[in-house]
Amino acid sequence: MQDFLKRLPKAELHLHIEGSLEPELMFALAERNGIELPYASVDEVRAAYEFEDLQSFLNLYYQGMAVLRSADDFFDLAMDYFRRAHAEGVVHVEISFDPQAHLARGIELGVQMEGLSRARRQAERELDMSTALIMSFLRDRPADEAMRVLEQAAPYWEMLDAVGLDSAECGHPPSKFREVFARAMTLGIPRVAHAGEEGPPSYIREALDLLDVCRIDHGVRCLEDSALVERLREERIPLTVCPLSNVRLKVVEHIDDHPLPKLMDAGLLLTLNSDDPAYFGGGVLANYLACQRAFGWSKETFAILARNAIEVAFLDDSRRQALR
Ligand code: ES4
Ligand code: ZN
Repeated sequence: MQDFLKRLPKAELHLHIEGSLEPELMFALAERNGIELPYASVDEVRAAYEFEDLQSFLNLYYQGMAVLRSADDFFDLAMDYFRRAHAEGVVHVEISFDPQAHLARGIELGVQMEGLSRARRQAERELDMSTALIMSFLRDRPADEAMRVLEQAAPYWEMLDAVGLDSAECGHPPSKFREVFARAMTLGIPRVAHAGEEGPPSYIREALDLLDVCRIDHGVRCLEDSALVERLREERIPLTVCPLSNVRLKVVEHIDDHPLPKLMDAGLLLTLNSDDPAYFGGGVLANYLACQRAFGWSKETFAILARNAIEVAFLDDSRRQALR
């Protein structure tokens, strides 16, 4: 089964590239850039990854990414991840990045884009992977800042497969970003949003109704609203679920209590993803394996989950056909 899950051609649709920064690379980049880390060793970094909730994780996530300064740093970050994903049988990846988190540290958008784009080209060429890029807005920062970043990204609009919405969810409803997402829609840029991870089901509704998103990231709290579940099923709205993330951020107590089986019984269109693999105990394959252990799903079930991701990915028709 392990071998089957590894060989199964998988797509990853929910991955924060800054959350793929392994402690080893964090140290290497800190050294390269003359940055002092608040840790003595790689083991000490890993030991610090005990989270109480989303915010306690985000604090370390923003701290960790401070080692990213040059285009080469962004290249190394993404290439490191692409290689690991490739080794796990991932054939298509959609990477999200948080431009505002880097702009706030004085790292220009052009630097971020150059490094990430170069890594994407290399992965496509050398690893025969396809990739997509999602520019995410930080929902705990003002909407007008997100709007400025969207306009600032004009030279790169063509390279964006979607815009997204992430960071601290509670208290920052999708409605706060309706103008930003309306502008993205005018520009012809597809939209996704985190909703229903820590936030209530009403945030999922808002993301659909006000932001016109084509996918919901996480969405696990939809189960608290049966009419919403029915709508997600009817409209075939994909959820990018991240089981290990939900355990590590205490969205659920234990993997055995994860709502995935209920979501599946409800007939929802589900995909399995890693979110922040360096922080949450593994990549896509680790998430598939954790579900296998917890729920004992069949090969057919995993094949459907993998197929779902390929069907709803930002892919051109010929590549999608090749991956089917
Ligand atoms: C995130 Cl798990 C999660 N939720 C919301 N925003 C994020 N950014 C990076 N990881
Ligand atoms: Zn996420």
